[in-house]
Amino acid sequence: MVGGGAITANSNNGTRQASAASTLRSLVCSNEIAFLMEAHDALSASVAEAAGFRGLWASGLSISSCLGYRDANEASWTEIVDAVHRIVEATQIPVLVDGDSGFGNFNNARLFARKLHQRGAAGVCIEDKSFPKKNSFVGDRHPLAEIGEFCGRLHAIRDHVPDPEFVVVARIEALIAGHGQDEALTRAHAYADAGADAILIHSRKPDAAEILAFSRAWRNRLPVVIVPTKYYRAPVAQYRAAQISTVIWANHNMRAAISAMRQVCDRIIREESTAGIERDVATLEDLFDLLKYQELSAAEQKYLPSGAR
Ligand code: SPV
Ligand code: MG
Repeated sequence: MVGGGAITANSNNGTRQASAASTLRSLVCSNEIAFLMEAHDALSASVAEAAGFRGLWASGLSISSCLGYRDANEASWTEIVDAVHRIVEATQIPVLVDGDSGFGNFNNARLFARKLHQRGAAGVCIEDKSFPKKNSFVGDRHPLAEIGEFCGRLHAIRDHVPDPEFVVVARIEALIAGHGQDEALTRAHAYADAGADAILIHSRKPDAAEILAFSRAWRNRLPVVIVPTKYYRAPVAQYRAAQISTVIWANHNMRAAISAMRQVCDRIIREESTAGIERDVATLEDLFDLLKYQELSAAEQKYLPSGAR
C-alpha cells in the first residue's frame, strides 16, 4: 500500500512534520548518496514512493507546468504551498520543496518557508536570484542576487521556521549565470555562514566536470546537492566518488507524463478506439490502490450504520 493519505497525515501532523524534517536531514547529511525524485502532485508523489524513493523534490518547474504556468514565478506562492500540501498528504516520505528565489526579499522567503513547514514540508531550497526568477535553462546570464541580501533570506528562514530540523538548502546559480568557480565558492561559504544546511550547485553543462570541480574545491564543508538534468549521461559512480550527498531527478515524472499522454492521445485519435492502448495504460485497479480505496471501504464498515452501506 502506498503513502499515508489524508487520513493519517491529518491526524498526526505535528509528529509527521518533525519526523519528515529529521528524515530528510539524515538523507542529505549521511555519507551515503541519496536520490530525490520529482513530484508535482499527489499521484506522481505516490508513484515515486511506491517505486522505492526515500524522498521527493517538489519541483517548481513541474508544479508550475502542471498548473499551466511557466517556470517564471507565474504560479503564486500560495498555489505552490497548496500543491506541496497535496504531495505531503499523499506520502510518508520527506519532501524538499523547490522554493525558487523565495518569492521576494527576506520577508517573503521566511513567510513562504514557514507556511511550507506548517503544511508538512521537510525542507526548502532557495536559489540566489531575485523575484521573479526564470527557469535556469531558459535564457542566459540571469542576474544573481547580491550575496549579503541572499544571506539575509537564509537567516530569516532559519529564524522564522520553528523547527531546527527543517532543512534549508542554498542553491547557487553562479555557474549557470556564466561566472566561474571562484564566484560559486565565495557564495557557498557565505551561505554556509548564513545557516544553510546544504549547497545545491547547479550547472547547465552537458557533462559533470564543473560540478565535480566545485565539489573538489568545496571539500564538503556542507553536503552538496546536484541536479543532473543536462549532464544526465554522467554515471552515478562519479558522484559517489566525489561524495556528492544528494542527487535530484528534477522533472522526469512530469516529462514522462507528457510523453505517455501524447502517445495515448495520438493513438486514440488515429484509431478511434481505446482497444489498442488498454494494455499500455494503468488499470483502474492500479489507480484505486494508489488512492487507497480499500481504506474507504474499511472506514465505511466502521463508521456507516449497517443499513447505509
Ligand atoms: C525545478 O525542478 O524546478 C528546478 C530544477 O529548479 S531545474 O529545472 O533543473 O532548474
Ligand atoms: Mg525550479
